[in-house]
Amino acid sequence: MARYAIILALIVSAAASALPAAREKIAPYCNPTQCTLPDCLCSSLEIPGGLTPAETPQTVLITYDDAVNVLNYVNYTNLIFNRINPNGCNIKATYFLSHEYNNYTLVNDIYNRGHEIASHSITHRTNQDFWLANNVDNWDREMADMRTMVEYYAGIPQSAIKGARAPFLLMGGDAMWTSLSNNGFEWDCSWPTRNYVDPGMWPYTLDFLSQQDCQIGVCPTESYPGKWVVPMIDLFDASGNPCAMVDTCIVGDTADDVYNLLLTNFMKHYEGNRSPYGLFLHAAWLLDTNHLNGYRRFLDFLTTKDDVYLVSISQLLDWVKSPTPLSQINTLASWGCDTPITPISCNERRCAYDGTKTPFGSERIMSICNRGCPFFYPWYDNIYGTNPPTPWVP
Ligand SMILES: *[C@@H]1O[C@H](CO)[C@@H](O)[C@H](O)[C@H]1NC(C)=O
Ligand SMILES: CC(=O)N[C@H]1CO[C@H](CO)[C@@H](O)[C@@H]1O
Ligand SMILES: [Zn+2]
Repeated sequence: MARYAIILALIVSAAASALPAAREKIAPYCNPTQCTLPDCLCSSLEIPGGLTPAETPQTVLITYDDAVNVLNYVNYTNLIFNRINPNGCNIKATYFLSHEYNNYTLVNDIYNRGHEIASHSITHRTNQDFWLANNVDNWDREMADMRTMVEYYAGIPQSAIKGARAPFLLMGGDAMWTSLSNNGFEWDCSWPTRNYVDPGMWPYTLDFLSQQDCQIGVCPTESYPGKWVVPMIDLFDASGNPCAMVDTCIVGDTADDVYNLLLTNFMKHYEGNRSPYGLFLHAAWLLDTNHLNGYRRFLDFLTTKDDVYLVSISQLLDWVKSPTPLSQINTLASWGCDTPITPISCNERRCAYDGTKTPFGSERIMSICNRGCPFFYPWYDNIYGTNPPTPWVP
């Protein structure tokens, strides 16, 4: 009888923890005296560490979303692989990867060059309900499993994959943050702000309730100690419309228009509170020659400034945790030239799948490192490609 009661209690508690209703703890408001660096920071418009703008390096975050493949890789190569920051070290970008058409051999190379790799889901499915479903397991299967795939197929250690971005910026509220937190992710960059642009909102942790405006998806209300939000500070296009990603801004027809859009928005940060400036886009946007030329000119402009640093998101957070004035920037180890990345060798293998071996009914080719080809095309809930595909409904 006693044994039965214990088993029953276990079943009841397991069921309770799976129910959304069991998670209704609203985090308290943030009190800066209880929330101190390096592990805690309230959402705020103040420069961390109380630095003045003149002492603060202006960081620029270059990020690229979705698959890396031979089509967009050449553009990355030309645009960012040979640029340096004012301290003489290579600039770094952050790549948010999804699986379909992703070339893991190229991802391996990008990692070896010191850029940051982050998770952007396996399927990038268009069904919004899936992302907003308040289901932790959905996020485990998409975000954490994508990280597992990058380790398995590109050789990149999971410990180096620290961040995430939700597809379509459809943040999944507490379900998403619970999943990211349970799986040891350290930060997310999916949360746009329109209200805290000038001055911009700095990155902060979710120990306490966020003051950030909630524009897309569902925003978290529970506490996730030590987990960082990197706000996506909206840009505004020439007609005053906000855009969280550069490629959703409406720009004119010329490279000048693109350059001016990027410059005007940058100046709000640079001449304001020096909050990080995000150049968030999909590489496909650069297939347009005017976009590419305007963007390149803007990068050229940035690299003439001795107080502007193009850093990966984890490098930015290293600075925020330990706010270092420009005059001492050489003491910030992770911004230095010899950040210890151990290159991972890649013995390329090309894996070809006809339509019967993919969930799409059409062919896919996948390049991977250092192992044999999975029998079926790897996909959601089948990341090692061991099971025959079931038809995919996006
Ligand atoms: C992936 O990239 C490698 C390295 O550039 C290239 O050799 C290979 O053909 C690419 N694979 C696919 C499927 O495009
Ligand atoms: C592979 C490659 O170079 N991709 C594109 C880079 O951007 C230019 C625009 O000038 C395109 O023409 C390329 O197709
Ligand atoms: Zn995407």
